[in-house]
Amino acid sequence: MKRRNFLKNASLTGVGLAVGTTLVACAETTSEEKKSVDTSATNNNTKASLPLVIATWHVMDATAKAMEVLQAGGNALDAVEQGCMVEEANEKGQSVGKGGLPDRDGNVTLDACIMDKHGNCGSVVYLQNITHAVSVARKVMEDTPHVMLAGEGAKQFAISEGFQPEDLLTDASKEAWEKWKVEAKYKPIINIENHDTIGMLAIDKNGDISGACTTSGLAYKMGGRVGDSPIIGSGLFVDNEIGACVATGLGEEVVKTVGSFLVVELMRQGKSPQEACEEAISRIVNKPNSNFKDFQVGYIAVNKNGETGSYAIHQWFSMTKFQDGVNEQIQSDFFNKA
Ligand code: SD4
Repeated sequence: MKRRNFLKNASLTGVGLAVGTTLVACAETTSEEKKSVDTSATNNNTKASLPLVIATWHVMDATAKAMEVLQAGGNALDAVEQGCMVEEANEKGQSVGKGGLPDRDGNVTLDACIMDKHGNCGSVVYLQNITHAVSVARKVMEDTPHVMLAGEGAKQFAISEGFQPEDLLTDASKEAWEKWKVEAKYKPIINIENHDTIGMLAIDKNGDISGACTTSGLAYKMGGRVGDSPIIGSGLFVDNEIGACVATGLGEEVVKTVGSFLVVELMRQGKSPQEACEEAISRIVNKPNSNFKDFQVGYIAVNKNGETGSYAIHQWFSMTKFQDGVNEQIQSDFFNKA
C-alpha cells in the first residue's frame, strides 16, 4: 500500500473523513444572464456567470492563475490552490509564504488551510521552511486521516510528501525585522501594503465552490502564535450548497466570532454575501469595549448563485475579482467612516 493510502486509511478511517455529498450544480448561465452580472462589491444579482474567482486584497496575478485553471476546465479546488501558490512564491509579498515577515524571534511561520466542495478540509499551522503551505494543507486533507497538522509534524509530513525545505526569511524581511527589534513594540498593522493574507474563493463551471487561505500571520507575533487563517470556520468556511467566506486581518478577533462560518450561516438564513459580511463585522465592532479602531478585519464572500460581497472595519481593504474576462480590484465598503 502506498504510504499516503496507508496514512489515509489509518486509525481514523471512516471517522472524520468528510462524506461526499451530491450537489446540484448550477447550470452554465446563458449569455443573457451573463449580461446581467454586476461586478460591484455589493452586487445583488440573481445568478452570475461562471466560473468566477475572488480573493482578498490586490492579487491580480493570483486570481489570473486561478482563472487560467478554471478556463482550462480545472475544478475550483485546483484553482484556489494554484492561485494562492502564486502569492506564496512571491517574495515581495511580506505576509504570505516565502518572504513573509517573521515572528519576534525571526522565525517565518506559516498558517494555511483549504476546503473543498464536499466539506473536506486540511490545514497546517506554525509550518516552517516550506513555501507552499496551502499545498501541504491540501495534502493533509487528501492523504491523511486528519484535518490539521502543526509545527514540526507538519514540516516532516511535507518533506515526506516531496516538499523541499528552504529558508523563508528573505533579506528584505530580515532587515524589516531587525528594524522592528530596535523598539520591539508589538502593534497589529492595519492594511499591510494593501496586501496581506491571501484568501481565495472560486466557483467552477459546474457551480462547485472551494476556498483556501494562506499567510505568514501577523508580523512580529509571539513565537507559537497561530491566527485565524488555518482555522476552519474562522479564516475560511465553504458550504457548497450555500457559499463560502474567507477572512483577513487580526485573526484573534475573527476567531472570537468564528467569522467565516458566521458569514456562511448568515447567507444560509437568506442574507446576501454583502449583508452577511457586514453583519459579521458588526459582531466585532459592537462588542462592549471593542477597540476596533486599532485593528483591521475584512471578509469576502460568495454565495451559490455567484453573488459576491466584501466588507471591512477600515478603509482600503479590497477584493480582487475575476469574472467574464475582467480581472479587477474592487475597493471594499467599510464600517469606520468616522
Ligand atoms: C492572522 N489573519 O494571522 C491573519 C493575518 C492577517 O493582517 O490577515 N493579517 O491573524
